[in-house]
Amino acid sequence: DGNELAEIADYMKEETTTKGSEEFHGIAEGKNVIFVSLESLQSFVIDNTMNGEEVTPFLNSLIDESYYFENFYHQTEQGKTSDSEFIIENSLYPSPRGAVYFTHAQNDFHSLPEILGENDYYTSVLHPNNKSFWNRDVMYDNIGYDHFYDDTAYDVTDENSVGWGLKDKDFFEQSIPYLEEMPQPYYAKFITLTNHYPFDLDEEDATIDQYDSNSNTLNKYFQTVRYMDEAVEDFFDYLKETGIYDDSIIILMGDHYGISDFHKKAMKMYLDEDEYTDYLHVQLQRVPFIVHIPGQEGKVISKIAGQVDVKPTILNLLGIDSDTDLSFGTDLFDDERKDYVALRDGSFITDDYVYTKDQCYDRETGELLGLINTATDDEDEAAACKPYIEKVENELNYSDQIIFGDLFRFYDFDKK
Ligand code: GP9
Ligand code: MN
Repeated sequence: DGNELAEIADYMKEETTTKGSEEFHGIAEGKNVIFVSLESLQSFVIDNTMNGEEVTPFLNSLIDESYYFENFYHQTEQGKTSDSEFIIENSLYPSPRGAVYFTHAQNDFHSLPEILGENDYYTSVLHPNNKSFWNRDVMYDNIGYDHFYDDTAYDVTDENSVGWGLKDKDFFEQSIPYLEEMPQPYYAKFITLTNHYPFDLDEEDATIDQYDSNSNTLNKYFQTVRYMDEAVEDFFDYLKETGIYDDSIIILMGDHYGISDFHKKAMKMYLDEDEYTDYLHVQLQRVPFIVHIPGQEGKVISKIAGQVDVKPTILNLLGIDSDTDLSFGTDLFDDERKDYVALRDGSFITDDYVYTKDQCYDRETGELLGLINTATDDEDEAAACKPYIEKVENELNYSDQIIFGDLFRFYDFDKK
């Protein structure tokens, strides 16, 4: 029954679902939304160099004229790209195991494409892979996308493919005609592919050197990141040439990490760190989140943020009330925001602290303040993290209950 839902819905209404910033409410009303999910892009390459060369020159320049959230964390688990999609579409947490896209694709959700559809948006996904990968065709249909431009919508040949499929530059180029014919206003989600493990690239597409470390993976990563950066630059050129740019806002986000903990030694070397601590691991879960609104200068925003915040942020920018929704995230342009970001494994980040694996760290300095659940002298210091531990567990648990129990089928989102 819906009894568990009543408690959870009350919690979400009280604690995590907000009205959003008044200043930003509706500033992109009626505009197209072009959302670009950037495969495996982590924040550590942004504004950084490798062998003296900028890794992401285009994104760096784009950030100068965008809102850039430098402390934005991915919250994905085993469902990888599909988890990141699930989180931004629903402002719920992904499953602790497996992928919601597979395990609960038939649930009742109150997803972004459905809400946008009700507000006269045409919604689609563009991604040149088999439609059933991650069970996307089933999930997309359920949550209300009007169309999925899958691999069959693209001319994919040996020449224009590498690694997982169509190269990003060809992907964007071939997508432009689709954008031109789309009914406006539209929400179009692009998912890139080339910067995916094992980061293969044709020699002629490599414009910077490989890194030199014991990790072949990290060494190649810089080249595919740079390739993706160039592909996004081309995409912006197309958008400007066709005039689409002027009627759109463009949002770019890294989906999840690309370099796992297997590459500690090489990462330590690249980042010039003495030790690869659990603190560093958490900080490396930051992915870029960029909101580009043509004509606005933007700025770098340092407050902590996460993928659950994307849905309410988009709704508020478009002038769609987000307080009739049930979300675990809050509008990123609102000053009245939740003061923590929960990762799926129970780790979390607050303004002051980073908590992971029973350790409470100072967020700014990375200093280990103390251990939880251990009778040590520094327990008092670590106590600062304590109140959040239960909060975060509770919230993740609520999200799981919604998904595992398909609880939204009992909720009337239309009631005023
Ligand atoms: C596949 C692409 C990559 O279509 O989105 O998925 P991932 O392995 O990153 O979850
Ligand atoms: Mn991915």
